[in-house]
Amino acid sequence: MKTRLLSFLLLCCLAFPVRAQSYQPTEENLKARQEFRDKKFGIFLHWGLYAMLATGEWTMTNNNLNYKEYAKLAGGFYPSKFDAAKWVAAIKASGAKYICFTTRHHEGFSMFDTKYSDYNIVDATPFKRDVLKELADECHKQGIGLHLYYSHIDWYREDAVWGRTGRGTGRPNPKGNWDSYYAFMNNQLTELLTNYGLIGAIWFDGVWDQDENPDFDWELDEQYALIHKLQPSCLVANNHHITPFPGEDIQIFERDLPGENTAGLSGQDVSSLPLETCQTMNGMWGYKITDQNYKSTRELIQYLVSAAVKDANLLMNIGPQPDGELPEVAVQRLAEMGEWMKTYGETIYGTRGGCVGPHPWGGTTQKGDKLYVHILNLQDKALFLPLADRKVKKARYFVDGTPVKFQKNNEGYTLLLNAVPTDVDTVIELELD
Ligand code: H79
Repeated sequence: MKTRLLSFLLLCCLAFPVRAQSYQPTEENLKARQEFRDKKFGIFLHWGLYAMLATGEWTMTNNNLNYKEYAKLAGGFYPSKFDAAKWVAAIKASGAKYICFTTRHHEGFSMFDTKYSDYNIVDATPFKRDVLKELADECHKQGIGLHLYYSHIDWYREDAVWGRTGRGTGRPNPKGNWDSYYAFMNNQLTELLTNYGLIGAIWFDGVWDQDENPDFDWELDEQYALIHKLQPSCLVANNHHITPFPGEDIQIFERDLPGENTAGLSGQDVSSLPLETCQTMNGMWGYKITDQNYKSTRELIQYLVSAAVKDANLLMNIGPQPDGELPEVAVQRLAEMGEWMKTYGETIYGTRGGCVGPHPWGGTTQKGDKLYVHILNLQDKALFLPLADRKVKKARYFVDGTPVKFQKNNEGYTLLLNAVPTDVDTVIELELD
C-alpha cells in the first residue's frame, strides 16, 4: 500500500512540473477575470502587411512567398486613412467593451514601435506612426479595453524554429535559434506591457504549429510569469486549441462556441476559466478583397447571444483595409449590433450562463434573481423551461414589460407567449425566487 502511494506521488511529480502547478492567480487577476466575463463582447482586429495583398493573413505561407520579397511590402505600407479615434468610436458604438489587436501575426511584422527588430511599422514603412500607440491612447481615452494578440510563430525571422507552417518562405535554418527567438518575444512582450498602458489580455496563437513535435518546449511558464509580473491583472490567453495550461487565465475557442466543434479546431473540454469564442465577420481574419460574405446583423446578434448563453464572450473579427479604414459593411454591422445592444445589453452584460442551458430554441442568461430567456428560434407559442426546483414569480417581455402567462407542472414551467417569436431574439425576463 505504502509503495503504491509513493509511486503515485512520484508519478504526480513527474507528470506535473512543480512550477506549472504553482500558478496562483493574484486578487487583481481574479477580479480582472470577472470583469472580463462581464464584458461579453469584444472586437478582434487583424491588421498587418497582409492587408495589402488582400487575400488574408496566411497568404505568405499559403503562397510560399519569399520572406525578403514579402518584407518589401513594408516600404509601400502607408494606411493614409488610419484614424484610431474613428476606429474606436465605431467599435464602441457596437457595444463591444474591448478590442484585441494583432501586434505581430505569423507574417512576423510588428505593428508597433519595437527596439528589438526594425521590421516594424515605425522603422520599415513610410507611415512611420506607431498605430498601436495611437490605438491604445484612444482606447484608454474612450474607455474601452485593449487586448493584444501576439503570435508565437514567425514566418520571417531566421531564429524562429520551423513548425508545420511557413516552411516555404525561404528562411535558411529550419532549426532556428530558440534562445534568441524566445528572448526576442519576451523583450517585445515587455515593451507591449510597458509602453501602452493597461493591457487587458495577451492573446497568444501558434502553439499548434508544433503539433507534430509534441515535446517542443515553448517555455510558457516563464513567459506567462513575465506577463503577470509586469501587469498582474493582464489575462493570459492562448489559442492552442487544447485544454488550458497552468498560468492561463481564460480559455479560447476558435470559430466555435464552447462545446461545439463545427470547424474542427475545438475538440477540447470546456474548463472553468472564463471563456471566449473568436469568430470572423466574413470568412477571413485579415482583409480579403473578394470576401464580401458578411454574416447578417441577425446572425451576429444571435451568435453573441448564443455565446452569452454558454457563458462565453464573443470576440468578433474585422480585417481593416490597407488604406487604414475598417470595411464599410463591418462598420454598418457594428452600428446595427450597437442599436440592439442599447435595448438588450442589460440581458447580456454582467450576466452568466443561466440555469436553463442551451437548447435548439436558444437559452438563458442570468443576473441575480433575473433569468433572461433568449428565444432565437421557436416555431411555437409555448415554451417549456426545465425549472423544477425554482420558483418563477413573474414573467414579462423584456422589451416592453408586457406580462407573459405561464403554467407550472412537476418538471418546470411553460411560458405561454402572445405569438410565435420572430424577433432576432425575443427576451422574456423571469423573476426567480
Ligand atoms: O489569427 C487567426 C488565424 O490566422 C489563426 N488564428 C486566428 C485567430 C489561425 N488560422 N488558422 N488557424 C489558426 C487554424 C490552425 C489550424 C491547424 Fe493546422 C490545424 C493547425 C494545426 C492543424 C493546418 C495544418 C494549419 C496548420 C497546420
